[in-house]
Amino acid sequence: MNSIIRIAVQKSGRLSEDSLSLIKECGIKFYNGTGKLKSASTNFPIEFLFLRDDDIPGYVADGVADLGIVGENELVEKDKDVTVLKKLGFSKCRLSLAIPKGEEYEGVSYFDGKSIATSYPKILGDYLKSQNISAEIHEISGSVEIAPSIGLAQGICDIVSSGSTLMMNGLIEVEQIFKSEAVLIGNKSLTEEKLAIVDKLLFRMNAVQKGKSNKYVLLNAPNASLDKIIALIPGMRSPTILPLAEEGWSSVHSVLSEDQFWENIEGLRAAGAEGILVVPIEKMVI
Ligand code: PRT
Ligand code: ZN
Repeated sequence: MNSIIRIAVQKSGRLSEDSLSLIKECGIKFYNGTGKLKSASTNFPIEFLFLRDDDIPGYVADGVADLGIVGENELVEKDKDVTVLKKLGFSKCRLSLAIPKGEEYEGVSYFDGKSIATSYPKILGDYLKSQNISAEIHEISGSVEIAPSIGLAQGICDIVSSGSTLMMNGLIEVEQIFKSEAVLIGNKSLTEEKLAIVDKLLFRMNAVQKGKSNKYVLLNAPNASLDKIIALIPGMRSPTILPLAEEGWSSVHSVLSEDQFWENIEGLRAAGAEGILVVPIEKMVI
C-alpha cells in the first residue's frame, strides 16, 4: 500500500496563513475551503487536518497526525513527546512577564508572593521555579492582559509580539521568559515509508527557506575590479561573469544572503560596481 502522511495545521489563527503558504510554496496542491476539517493533496502523498493549535502537539504525539505545525510556546506548554523537525521562522513572539505601569520593579523577586495570570502555567511554573520565586499562578484561557485591571492578578505572563496590547492595557514588560517561533513537529515512531515522505517534504521546505533568505544579485563592474568583487560576493560555487557589449566591463551574477548584501554594498560600490540589481529567489537547492 502506498503510504500517505497526515499533517495537522491550525484551522484559523496566527499560524494558519504562513503554514499553508509554506506548503503551497513547496509545490503541494490542495483545497482548503472554509469550514473544512480535512483535505488531501492532489499531487503529494499528504493529507491535512485543520485543528486548534492547542490540540496539535497531542494529536502528533498520539499518532493521529504524523506531522504538525505549531508555536514552540504551545509545544513546550503541552509537554508532549514529539520530535522538532524544523524551525520555520514565522510567528515569532515571546512569552513575557508584565506588570502595571508605574509599579516599582527591581527584578524578578518582585513576583515573590504575588499572583500572576497566564495561559501558560507550565512554562511560567518552570521559570519561577528556576528563579526560586514562589508566586500564585492563575490559569486563564484568554484576555490575560485585563487580569490586573479587574483585580484577578497582580501581574501577567503572556505572548508579546509588537507590545501594543500590553501598552493599551497599561502594562509594561519586565521579563522575557521564552522565545518562540513556528516549528514542524513529527511523531516519534513513523514508519520507514512515512519517513521517506517526510524527507521529501523537508527537502522542499529547506529549498523554499534557503531561497527566501538569499537574493540573486546582478551588477556591472569594470574588469579591473573583478577580483575584489568576486571576493565580496563569492556565491554558491563562484559568481557567473559575462562580458558586457562595452569593452572592459563585465556583468557579475551571484547569490548571497540579504544580510551579507547590505554588509557588502559599500565595498561593492567602492570597487566600482554599478547597476546593482537584487532579485528574489523562489527556491534554492544546493
Ligand atoms: O484558535 P486557536 O486555539 O487555534 O488559536 P489561538 O487563539 O490559541 O492562537 P493564535 O492564532 O492567536 O496564535 C497562534 C500562535 O501564534 C501562538 O501560539 C504563538 O506561537 C504565535 N503568535 C505570534 C502569537 C502572537 N504572535 C501574538 N501576538 N500568539 C498570540 N499573540 C497575541 C497575544 O496573546 C496577545 O494577546 O497577541 C497579543 C499580543 O500581540 P502584540 O502585537 O500586541 O504584542
Ligand atoms: Zn490555541
